[in-house]
Amino acid sequence: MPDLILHEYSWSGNCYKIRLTASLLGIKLKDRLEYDVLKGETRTPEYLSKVNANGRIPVLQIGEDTFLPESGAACHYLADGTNLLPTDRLQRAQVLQWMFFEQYSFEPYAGTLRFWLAKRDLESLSQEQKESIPEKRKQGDAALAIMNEHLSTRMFFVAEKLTVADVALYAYTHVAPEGGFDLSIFPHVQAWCERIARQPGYVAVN
Ligand SMILES: N[C@@H](CCC(=O)N[C@@H](CS)C(=O)NCC(=O)O)C(=O)O
Repeated sequence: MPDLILHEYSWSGNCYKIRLTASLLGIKLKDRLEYDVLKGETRTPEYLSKVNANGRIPVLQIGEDTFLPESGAACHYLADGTNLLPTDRLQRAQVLQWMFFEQYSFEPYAGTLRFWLAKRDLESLSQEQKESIPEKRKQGDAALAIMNEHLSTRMFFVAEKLTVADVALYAYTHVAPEGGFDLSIFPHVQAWCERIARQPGYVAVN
């Protein structure tokens, strides 16, 4: 594997997903470069032209010149060919199913509320942002209910074993209480979080 450098804001769950995937697989990152998103450090002309034209972290740098944005893509790159990504065609598609679910139906709600409530001062939010909090909470709870139901008969999301889909979903789920979510009403999700934290190679977000 070429040298890997993670361009990140280490508090972010999207960045943590990549560190957790690497750690579970025993893959060493050569370096981690920190950017303060609150100061716009991923929006500089240099960052936009060299690292990610979309102005966001995380980005996994592979070797000298290859920059791979999007946490799911980076996790998939690391997991390919390992026991975190099944070889069965349907199971691989199901891994993607849950990773896309995470990005579209969960992270925009749980991740955004965590950022607003734990990193920013409530008073610094715009009126529109403040008014959107109840709806974001409703959508986040709806996603957690779907996850809870799925996990009521399973140990992991796909194929009855730990996959990169679990890693992707875990990142923002286990810290959802920082965004005001009550995980005690989703006991299967809580049990799954505890299961993940017991995996060999597990690293905490901080
Ligand atoms: N879909 C992207 C989301 C990346 C993202 O939203 N990154 C946020 C931090 S979690 C960011 O860079 N925000 C800074 C900005 O937009 O300026 C992924 O999964 O990597």
